[in-house]
Amino acid sequence: MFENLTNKFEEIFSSLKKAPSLDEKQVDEGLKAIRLALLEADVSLDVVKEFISRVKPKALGQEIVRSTSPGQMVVKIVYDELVSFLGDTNSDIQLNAVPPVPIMLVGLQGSGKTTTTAKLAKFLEKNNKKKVMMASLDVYRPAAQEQLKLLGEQNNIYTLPIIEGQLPADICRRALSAANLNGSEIIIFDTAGRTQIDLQMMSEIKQIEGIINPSETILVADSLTGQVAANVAKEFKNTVNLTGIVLTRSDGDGRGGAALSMKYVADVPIKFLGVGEKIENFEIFYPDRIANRILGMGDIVSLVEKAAEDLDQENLKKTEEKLKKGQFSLNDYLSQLRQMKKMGGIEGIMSFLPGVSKIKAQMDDAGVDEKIITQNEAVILSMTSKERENPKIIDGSRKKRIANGSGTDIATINKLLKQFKMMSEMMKKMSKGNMKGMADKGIPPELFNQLK
Ligand SMILES: Nc1nc2c(ncn2[C@@H]2O[C@H](COP(=O)(O)OP(=O)(O)OP(=O)(O)O)[C@@H](O)[C@H]2O)c(=O)[nH]1
Ligand SMILES: [Mg+2]
Repeated sequence: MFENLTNKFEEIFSSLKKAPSLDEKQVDEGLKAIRLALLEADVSLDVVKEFISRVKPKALGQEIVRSTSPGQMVVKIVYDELVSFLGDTNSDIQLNAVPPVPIMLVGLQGSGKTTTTAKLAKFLEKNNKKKVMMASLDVYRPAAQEQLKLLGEQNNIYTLPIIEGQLPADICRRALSAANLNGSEIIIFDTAGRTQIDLQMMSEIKQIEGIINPSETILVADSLTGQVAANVAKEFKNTVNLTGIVLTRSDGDGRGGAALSMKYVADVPIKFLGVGEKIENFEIFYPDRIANRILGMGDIVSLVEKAAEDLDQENLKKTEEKLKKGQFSLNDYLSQLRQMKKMGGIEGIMSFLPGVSKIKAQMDDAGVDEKIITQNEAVILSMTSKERENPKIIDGSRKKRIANGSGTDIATINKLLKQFKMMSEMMKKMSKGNMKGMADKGIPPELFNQLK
């Protein structure tokens, strides 16, 4: 499934990923290629439009431009949107009802309902350890009921005995009482194939729904029909309370348009994929895994983490540049404090740096903790931008104003200014290559004493 799309995406991303930076034109071209790839995959036009409109602003956002690996960030954005279009989380079969729990399968002729009835029965017996009964309500196609009976015999699943000439409504009632008698916990009803324009057949499933009150009504749809499958789901939804989709023949579908269109067009979750004719060719539908497959990626989690790391490093690099030029201001200090907070406070940030256990121990002893970060943040926010750029101008009356604004006192302001001065000095030393010495020996006492 999705082979074509995967190949296209691989092509598009391989050039994006390599680019050291991305401008608007490159992102635009990438998006155009993605748009085309989705349309060729038979994804509905509405879905394609919506998809691109969600990805575009994010892909052109500030974070991407500043990132050291913009291509990977774009991949991540596309991945997130794919997951969202595929349905976010996988949806279990709802079995939380008084047994026998009725499940009804509906769909167009030849979509794979009977095969799926047996697959689902086997799946629930094996994975949910439930006793399942199958019942065919297809009294129209010759030998349809026998087909299900045969599948039951071959796979050791109980099938409601056939009574020639009985109508669907009566078969339903007989199945319910038989399940009560033989202790079946789930009944899966296989229905006759019908089209949404066949009003008589559509009103029949409505009647069946009324009799059995299904816990799940699942549309079995052929993924080879692409976006049509999603439109069919939308139509069936108008008649019955559709709760999920099984996409069959996804083994032969190289495009994946049905899967990508379904959630947006019909707003029904895909629960399983049929991936072959055999009973075991049946898979739970996991949107995130499918998105991984589409993008031809391995471990997305590590990729995401890497991207986040890159962002922080970008920030650190900028600070370092400023330090070297002696331009470190209270604004930079503020952004450092915020970054520290984001990364889990001093504890967090220290654990990222190699060889700083000594400094960390000193900090712990001095009680430098999260509370101070928050307090310092409040103090800096109470300063004017001039004061932040040039702390030297902060005189007595300014200190008073800042203390009032941040709900602290003048002693706190003094302490912060001292810390800031010390920090700038310390960082200057570090950037001059004294990092190693400091990591081994700790912060020199003359500096450290000022910290307290
Ligand atoms: N390759 C493949 N074939 C499938 C899959 N699911 C069903 N089929 C095949 O599709 C054909 C039709 O399947 P059925 O289960 O009889 O379809 P149906 O919806 O019950 O058909 P009607 O009752 O006539 O409406 C059979 O040959 C199945 O083996 C699948 O996931 N992959
Ligand atoms: Mg059938």
